[in-house]
Amino acid sequence: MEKTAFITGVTGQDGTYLTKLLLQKGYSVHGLVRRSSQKNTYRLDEMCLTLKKEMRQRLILHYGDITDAINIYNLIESIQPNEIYNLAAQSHVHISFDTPIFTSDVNALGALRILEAVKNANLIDKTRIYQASTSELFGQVSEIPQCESTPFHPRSPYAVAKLYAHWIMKNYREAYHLFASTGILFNHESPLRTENFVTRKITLSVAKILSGCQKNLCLGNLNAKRDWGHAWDYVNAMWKILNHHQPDDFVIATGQQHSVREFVSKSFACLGYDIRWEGTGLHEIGISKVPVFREEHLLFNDSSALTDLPHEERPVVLVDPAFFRPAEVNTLQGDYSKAKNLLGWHPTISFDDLVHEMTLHDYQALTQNSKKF
Ligand code: NAP
Ligand code: G4F
Repeated sequence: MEKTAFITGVTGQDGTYLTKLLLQKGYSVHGLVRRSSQKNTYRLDEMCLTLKKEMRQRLILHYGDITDAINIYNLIESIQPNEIYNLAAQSHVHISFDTPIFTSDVNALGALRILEAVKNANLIDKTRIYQASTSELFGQVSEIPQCESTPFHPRSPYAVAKLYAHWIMKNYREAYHLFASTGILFNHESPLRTENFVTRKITLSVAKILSGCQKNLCLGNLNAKRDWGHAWDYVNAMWKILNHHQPDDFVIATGQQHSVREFVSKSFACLGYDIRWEGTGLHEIGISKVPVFREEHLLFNDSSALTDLPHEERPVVLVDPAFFRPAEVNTLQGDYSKAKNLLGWHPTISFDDLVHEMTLHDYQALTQNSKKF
């Protein structure tokens, strides 16, 4: 029988990939979309263009907001979903320091609103819930790598709110026998990543610098290390977690970590450019021999002609203290053994392939667009 899923955060990076996965698996997918003054479904719209009409017809969008308990109850009660994926969040760690109360309302109480709706709509025996937990829970890490039993030490309003959501899921599992699972997902990226997360900021900036649209890239902590995977692999893990025979908590990661500095070097290297790092701290710079553009190159940008342009060596990466956080998570590296053993999950897309895909996507989008004018 066809299953029905309800996704909050359907317009985000993960929501879009998860929608595609569930439609491919034959689900009817209901998604929660916030009202906004500008279109916020562009990722979903583009993804849907790649699907057959029959699949697109199984996607139904509803206006709503995770902060509106009545709206959430009414939707869940009428949809009667087999599976709920609670992905809605104010997901930017740095911005959570500026908006701690809003972030807590969405990220912490949002999860509780879902649980209460399922309980009060008498759906405990029917509906399984997936909660988007995060490696940010480990924060100031007490062991390397981090696994399900590693103690939590959140370092931001975002992570503290996510810790509440994580524990309220476990609490409702124990108290009401709700099928409520969590995925403690490490950073995962893709060409659909929002532009103010560091990976996408880097790949977009590299593309712009190498097509003459931007002078340099300003970043914060270049030493931060993350365990970066691909979002497509990670939404597959979400589905496996919810289709396991019992509710549980799983770390989803690649087991490898890289610094922000390495990500920058790798992204430039994807387009054939080396970076030389000089200086330390706020005075560190990344230098490269990059093309010098004149107006005619900008108008008729041709990626294949990059090497024919005159080149100059100059700083292309700078450090800007505005991008440092009040409290930083310096290092994250996950141990996904439990997911591998119990779910048969493992990452399939390497770090190199991830950086390559994101960089080429942004470079090609930019150079193809500029050719049109
Ligand atoms: P994202 O791209 O920022 O998407 C967040 C989604 O939440 C968007 O659809 C957003 O809607 C929606 N949203 C925000 N506030 C809402 C509200 N008040 N009511 C309803 N919807 C709301 O995030 P993502 O990278 O896909 O991540 C998905 C989830 O996994 C998030 O909960 C995130 O915290 C968590 N997570 C992500 C990672 C990662 O590395 N990506 C790792 C661990 C955990 P708009 O489009 O209207 O803004
Ligand atoms: O890309 P980021 O903003 O991701 P962050 O903070 O690790 O959070 C992401 O992953 C979490 C999972 O661990 C999710 F829960 C969360 O929702 C989100 O998806 O920053 C990564 C690192 C940080 O250490 C940051 O300080 O990059 C460093 N960084 C250096 N310069 C920068 C910048 N981050 C951003 N966003 N912008 C910079 O210019």
